[in-house]
Amino acid sequence: MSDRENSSRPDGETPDRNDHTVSRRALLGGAAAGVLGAGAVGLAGGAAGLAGSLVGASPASAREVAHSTDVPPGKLDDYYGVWSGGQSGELRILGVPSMRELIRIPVFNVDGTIGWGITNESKRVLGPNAPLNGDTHHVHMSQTDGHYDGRYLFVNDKANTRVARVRWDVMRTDKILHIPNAQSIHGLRVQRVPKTKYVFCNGEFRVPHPNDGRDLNDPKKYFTVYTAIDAETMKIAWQVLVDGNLDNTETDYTGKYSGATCYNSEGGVHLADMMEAERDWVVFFDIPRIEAAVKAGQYKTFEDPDVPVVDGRHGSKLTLYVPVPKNPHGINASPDGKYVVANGKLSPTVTVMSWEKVDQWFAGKLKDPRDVVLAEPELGLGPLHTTYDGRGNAYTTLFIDSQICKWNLHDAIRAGKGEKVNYIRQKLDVNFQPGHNKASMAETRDADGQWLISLNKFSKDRFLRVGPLHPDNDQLIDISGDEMKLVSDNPVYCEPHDCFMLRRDLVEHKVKQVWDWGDPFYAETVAMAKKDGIDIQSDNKIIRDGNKVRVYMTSAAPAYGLNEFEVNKGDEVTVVITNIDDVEDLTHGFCLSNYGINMEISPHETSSVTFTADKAGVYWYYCTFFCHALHLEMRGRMLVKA
Ligand code: K7E
Ligand code: CUA
Ligand code: CA
Repeated sequence: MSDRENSSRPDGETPDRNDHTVSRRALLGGAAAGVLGAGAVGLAGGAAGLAGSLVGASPASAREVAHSTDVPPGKLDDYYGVWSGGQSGELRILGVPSMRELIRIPVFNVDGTIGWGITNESKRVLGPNAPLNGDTHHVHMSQTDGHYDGRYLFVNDKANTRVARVRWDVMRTDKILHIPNAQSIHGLRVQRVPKTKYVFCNGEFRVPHPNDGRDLNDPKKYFTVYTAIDAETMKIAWQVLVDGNLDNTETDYTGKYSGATCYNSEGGVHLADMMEAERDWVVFFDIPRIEAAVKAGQYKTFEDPDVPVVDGRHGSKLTLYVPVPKNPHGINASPDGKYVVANGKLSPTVTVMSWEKVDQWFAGKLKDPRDVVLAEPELGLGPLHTTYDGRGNAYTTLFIDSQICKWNLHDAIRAGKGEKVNYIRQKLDVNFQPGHNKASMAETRDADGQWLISLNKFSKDRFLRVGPLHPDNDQLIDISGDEMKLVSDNPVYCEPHDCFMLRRDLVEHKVKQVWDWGDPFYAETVAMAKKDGIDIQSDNKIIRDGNKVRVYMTSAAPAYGLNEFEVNKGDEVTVVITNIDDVEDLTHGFCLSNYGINMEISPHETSSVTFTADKAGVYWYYCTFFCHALHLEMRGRMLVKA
């Protein structure tokens, strides 16, 4: 029996995650035992996930299940890890605690494996003349009532002032938005409550607006804005003009407030200028008031006439500026919804603030902005980011000290009131120079205090030499007990800035293993086919339309629907391929030799690419994903007449 015959399901249904009768794993295993084995793995993994969430109250046995980093062959990880990719412009999905990289999601980058930046479908998302690089720092999942909801990921592009949305179900980027009135989008966060209506993002660099050559060297006229993006439409809802600049941002657990750090309150354009002040600030935003101001027409527009910009500079009722020391960087809300911590960077302190007091300040009950500050514990040198275990402890990266400082929030607040109490619990050396850190589930109400990742910028001598550019070192730390324990070193390609870990049992069922026919991601291509009278699931046809040629074909291992097609030199050719294999994991590729084209077509996906046949001759196209014993023979010819 051929793979192709094997792959057809009698009922013609799309296979799903729980139906292993047609899974490739089972096919390759070739026996019922394989099917059972796969099912058992799923169950065991689920149990481990459960045990993980109960560790606080459970005996050592549960603890061992959750805290073995050993994930044997065939077993699954308890957590998804979602990593930004830094200068690679992508996202990466890992399994935690094994730290195995599972997939990469191209976002702002060109990716030859799936043809991101090459296919028509990806170009529609990227937009015309899209830059070919990105710098992803902050990735967050949409939430509903403070819990991860498995709908979308959102990520910034610091390099080219963009924000992208990625669908969790297919792990594919589906929207990219350029942000006007700003340069360099850095901090990004989602509204948590009642659900992610807005995605907030920070314009980091101050420039003139419009930035068209005017006011070049007049920094007093530079400014930046805070942006709220509608998470569903991916259109900008509003912006807030602020004083200073914007670094990182954070949201509360009521949906009413967000805040951002500013390290350049000085408005400086040189390093020394930006370090002048002993205190910069955190700026808080009153979201309902801003919405009301926009509704009442109290706004201006700058580069984009459709984007309302309200004035949130000092004196505005829409914002609160809280002075904090010095060039603050990360800003992190505690999962109990009560506190928010700004990390001092050039100060050895972090500033603990109360969301409730922020609310009181906006209600006019507090006079001094500093009244929202509860404590300013001293932790060590170069505090950058803080995360939480859900048991009242905070973990702050100390960049200069190369340590994670574990400290207790309530004790720090007591110390802030003048009590003599030691709030520091432990300092753990990390290797080396940590930026972000993140505890499992820490950015939701479900913080579970199991694992901590320290994203270290330098690996120095921890790995084999690979030339002058070293990998980063993302260290996994067990925080389930009283003491932090370093568990593993994990080299990563530069430079993930941030990551988060979420329990597999919450979101794995939302991930599709096979595309839905007609998925919105490629719906426009299907609509084009329909206009041409093509049924993408069965037709193999060439449509000529002047010097435009559209080549429609199916792919089913080990053959394309067309063995050859003929065009004239100079034709604009669009090749549209639909993978009609029903088997999970049976992906095909389409690579056109010497034309710089490759794309991936997964089961029930339609991918297309458009190019000019500018070279006469015979050009073989071939499948790039090993799909069948006769995979090498899965090829055909494009004949280009001179
Ligand atoms: Cu600290 Cu871009 Cu979040 Cu880097 S940022 S570390
Ligand atoms: Cu299809 Cu290889
Ligand atoms: Ca400063």
